[in-house]
Amino acid sequence: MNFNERLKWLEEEHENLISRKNQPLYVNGIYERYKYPVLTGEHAPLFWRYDLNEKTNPYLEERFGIHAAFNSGAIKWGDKYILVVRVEAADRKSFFAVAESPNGIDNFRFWDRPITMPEYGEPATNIYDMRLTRHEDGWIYGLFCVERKDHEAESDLSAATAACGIARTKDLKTWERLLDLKSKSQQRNVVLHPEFVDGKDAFYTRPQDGFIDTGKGGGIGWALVDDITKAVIKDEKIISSRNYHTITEVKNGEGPHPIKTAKGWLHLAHGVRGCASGLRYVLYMYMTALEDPTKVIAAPAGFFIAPEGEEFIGDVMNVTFSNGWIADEDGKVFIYYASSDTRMHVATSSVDKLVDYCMNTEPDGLRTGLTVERLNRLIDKNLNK
Ligand code: M1P
Repeated sequence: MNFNERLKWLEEEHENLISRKNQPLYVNGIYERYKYPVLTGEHAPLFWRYDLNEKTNPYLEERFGIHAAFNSGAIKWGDKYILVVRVEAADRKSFFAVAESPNGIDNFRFWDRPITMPEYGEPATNIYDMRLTRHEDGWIYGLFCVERKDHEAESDLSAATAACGIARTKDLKTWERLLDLKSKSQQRNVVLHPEFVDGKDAFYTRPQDGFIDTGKGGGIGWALVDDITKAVIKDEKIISSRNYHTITEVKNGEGPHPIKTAKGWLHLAHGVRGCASGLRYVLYMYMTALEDPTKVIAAPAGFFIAPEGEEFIGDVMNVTFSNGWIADEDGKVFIYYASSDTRMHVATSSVDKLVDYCMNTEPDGLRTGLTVERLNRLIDKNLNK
């Protein structure tokens, strides 16, 4: 193929991928999964990846590798479904970029340029996993993990620190960077609640002893902050704890900010457990009271979404992770989740179905005997009708 033939072929393949119609797969009555991922590294525009000038790139070689597109924040923007995507380049660095779709399930297209996130303090080695919150104060906030080298452990090349970066915007293009969240521990998976609570900004936190290890950090925390422009965490209360022999044994973390419903706040989170093949990341749900977002009122047992089929495979195997969902005005919910730190998927449901799932799925009894009792209650109900 000469330059022009190859360019035409690349353009056609790219357009076919982006405009491919997605197909729902009806599964468990709670949500529909979809046949195709909604976004991959290959969705990145060709003009991000190739020098398109024949004189300077006669073989039309890729000049900038986009390796993956995953862990995306999500927000409705007019009538568009927007993802603020963690794009990972071939050099392992992540950055944020916006992709939009007219229907939320396919045809996601990246905006022309990635987000240029202003730095705060020591420039970050990596940034990732933005949670978007359209806050009642009028700003759209993006909270994300900021990774820097741990200078206290210079002899360990992989030693790093995790902190919560905070930025805000009105147009998703220009971002004002605020001070990183100050906390006694390292933090990842920090999320801003959309409403003031007792006149303060409310944060879901995930205290952790080290960069990877949550150690004494007991689970998903909650903290009120006086001033988001210089946010400091003083008191942290654990609201969704880790437990022995559950899906959250090793760690957990809040997903996107909870959805407000008539029955309470609907939460999506991830839980991590260890097994012979490494860490397994699954998604779970819980609900908290409207009048007290820290009071758990429903906690269905086990996972809500776990990797299936090709989702198992990727850069970090056996991972489902979500930091974005969109609830439409008609009650339809688009749950955006990534598989194996590689690509983005969507599952669709509704507020009513998700509330029903949370309220009518019994909690984990934490031992096998109680799991069998729970199963027998359902069997009795069905066989004695
Ligand atoms: O590799 C799986 C996930 O690991 C981290 O999540 P957590 O802090 O809960 O362990 C994050 O790096 C996340 O981006 C990644 O998907």
